Amino acid sequence: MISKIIKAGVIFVALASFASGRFSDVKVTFDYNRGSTETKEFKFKIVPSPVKDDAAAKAKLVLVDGEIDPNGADLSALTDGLLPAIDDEPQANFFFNAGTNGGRFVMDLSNIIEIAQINTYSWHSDTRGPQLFKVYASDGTDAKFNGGPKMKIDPTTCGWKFIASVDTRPKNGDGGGQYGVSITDSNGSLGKYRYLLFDCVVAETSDDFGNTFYSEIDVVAKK
Ligand SMILES: [Ca+2]
Repeated sequence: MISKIIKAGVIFVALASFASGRFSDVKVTFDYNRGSTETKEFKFKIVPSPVKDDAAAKAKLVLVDGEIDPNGADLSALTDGLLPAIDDEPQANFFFNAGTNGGRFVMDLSNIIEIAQINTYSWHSDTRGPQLFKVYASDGTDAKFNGGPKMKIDPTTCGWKFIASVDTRPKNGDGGGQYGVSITDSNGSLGKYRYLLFDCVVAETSDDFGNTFYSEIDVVAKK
């Protein structure tokens, strides 16, 4: 059973940095539901459940690279506050096209805000459950800022800061289940940003259907 192998994990991903003179450590926490805990409420042991009125609720989402799967929802599914009711509901999830390696999209929060958490949620009955992506952030003020860097461009060369790398793939099994990921920082703030860039990679390539079913992304502003 996969549920015996991974229940929750904390992965320290970023090198220590000294943002504003304070020790800072980005932390990726993930939770996993399988079986009776896989419900439309997305309740997890550690990771908060999705909320409707987060800072991403009115964000503008733009596809930067890759193809959207026409069998699924468009990018707006990521911030509509709605969740799939079952473990295979294409219309309630965003996913990159079958047979492709993933892609990139940008979330524009409209203003620079101080971000406390970036939370991502996915759900699928088998290999499209696990999440595999990197997230970058920018305030958009760098003279070299490129608001839509294609996959061949390293975002850190054009005004983006690397925030975290997320990989919830299990060592064994097909990975089916419900995933909640929370990206936070030990000092309570990931930084002040307007734009988030999600660089999503196909999580499995043994067939054409390995792009993650992303159900929702929440951005929680620091209070
Ligand atoms: Ca949604």
